[in-house]
Amino acid sequence: MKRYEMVFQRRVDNTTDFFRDWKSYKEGFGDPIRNFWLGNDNLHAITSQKKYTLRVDLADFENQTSYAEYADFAVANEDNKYRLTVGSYSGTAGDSLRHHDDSEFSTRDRDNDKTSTTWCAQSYKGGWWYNKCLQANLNGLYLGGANTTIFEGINWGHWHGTSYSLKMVAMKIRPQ
Ligand SMILES: [Ca+2]
Repeated sequence: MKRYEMVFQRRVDNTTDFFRDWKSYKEGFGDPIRNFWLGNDNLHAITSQKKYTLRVDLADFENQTSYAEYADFAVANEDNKYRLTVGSYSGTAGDSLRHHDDSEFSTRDRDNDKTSTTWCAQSYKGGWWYNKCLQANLNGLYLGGANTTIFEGINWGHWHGTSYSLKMVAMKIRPQ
């Protein structure tokens, strides 16, 4: 039986700006069949109903693919700054989201990360669960492959490192 799966984030090209403010990430933005973020209020509403597994699908410009799955994915409410929870990892991409577990969401206009010396969202050009600061940046800039930045692109540190912006990524959930 095919199990229900819902995509809540996708990046396929550079036509949608992801370097947005708190309100945009709260409400969601983009085009549901191309590049979009479903919205943090929606993510909280869904993941507070039952247990979900997160699946992250990644592709590079040589058309290689990899994935990461996390049990017990949840996003807290706005009062708790949409704090991320991820449980046990499996997959082929490496465990780059572990660093972000228990971190709050930050944007270009809200600094909720865990370092007082850096505004991670401004430095790394996205809205994300920055810690001090990151090993993954799936809402970063669409820089189209190898680039000269450190983690400003769509990066997954354990797969292609800090200076390679991935071709396609998608974040999905399914009930456990
Ligand atoms: Ca900070």
